[in-house]
Amino acid sequence: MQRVFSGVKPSGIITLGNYLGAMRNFVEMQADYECYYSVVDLHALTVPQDPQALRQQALTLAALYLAIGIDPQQATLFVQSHVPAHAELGWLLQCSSYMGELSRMTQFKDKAAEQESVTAGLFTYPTLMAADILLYQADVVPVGEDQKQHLELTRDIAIRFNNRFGETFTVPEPVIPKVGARIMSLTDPTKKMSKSDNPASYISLLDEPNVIKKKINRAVTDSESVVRYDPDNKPGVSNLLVIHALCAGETVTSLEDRYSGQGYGVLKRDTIDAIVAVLEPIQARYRELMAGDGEQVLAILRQGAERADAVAQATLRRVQAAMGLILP
Ligand code: ATP
Ligand code: LTN
Repeated sequence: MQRVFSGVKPSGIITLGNYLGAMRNFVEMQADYECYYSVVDLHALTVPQDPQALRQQALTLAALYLAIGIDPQQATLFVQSHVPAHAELGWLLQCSSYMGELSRMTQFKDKAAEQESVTAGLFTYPTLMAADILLYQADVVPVGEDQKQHLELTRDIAIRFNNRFGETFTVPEPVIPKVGARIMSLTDPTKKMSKSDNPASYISLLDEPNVIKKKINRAVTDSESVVRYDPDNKPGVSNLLVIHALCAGETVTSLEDRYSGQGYGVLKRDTIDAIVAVLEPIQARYRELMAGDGEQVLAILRQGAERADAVAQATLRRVQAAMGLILP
């Protein structure tokens, strides 16, 4: 069976962008692939986090993975920091990648521009992401469009390593959805929706129906009042059409037909209903899972870490030997 790896940062509560762009695919792939899904907490540390909030967000993220339908019998769900091989291979790959290639990463440039001071971890972050993927010899990696460049770097690192030290890593392929790979911010539809942005800019998976209603009603559109999919000239309306289509299981074209000649009010009303219909059952499962301090979630994570550790250790040993380290 081919292997899948993907990760989500516990840097806030996951958004509709994370779900529609990546995590829905995680659920779909679990029956056909051997899947490893991670709460990548070490990645969240690249920008300042409040320790108490980070702990809570990591547990919430794990519960949401389960609430959207990740089945721990089928997929391995774990916390990145519970498997030490991630940090270890991350170091080894830092020593196999170059300042030049890391300097070209657009996510680094964007995030660095937002920070007062930039950590070394934010800069070397893509090597840790490469370690995440390569440890499991993943064939495919489901991600949103913003991670394409990091996946290309991961492939370059793997190919270079294999050429220099002998066949060690599987070279992974990204899986990026045709529609929904870049859900945009509700307050600035030229930027991607992001969980570490201002709450008005995103729908969180735990937003209550009245909050969803408020946020969508305030979502930035344009003054034309024509419902048409045109991401360059009408990014706000196009974003609502994509969100609505994905939540309702319809195509953007069929929605364009239905809403042509109607104002944005009707489109927004129905978009709200479509989002609420998707999120309500997820939220109900989330509440069940978190009853009793989330002990059942922690038990699943402990089991997941054990399974992940065995696979990760085997790869790490091969890498250490290939690079000339004496094995203990
Ligand atoms: P942060 O705001 O802290 O940078 P994020 O939500 O942008 O977080 P992750 O949690 O690391 O980023 O993303 C998890 C997955 O969700 C990745 O595969 C990423 O490509 C995808 N993703 C993130 N934002 C969007 C979006 N707006 N549209 C589609 N996919 C997205
Ligand atoms: N870099 C990603 C999160 C991430 C990831 C991974 C995604 C860390 N490790 C491994 C896929 C595979 C992000 O910022 N969205």
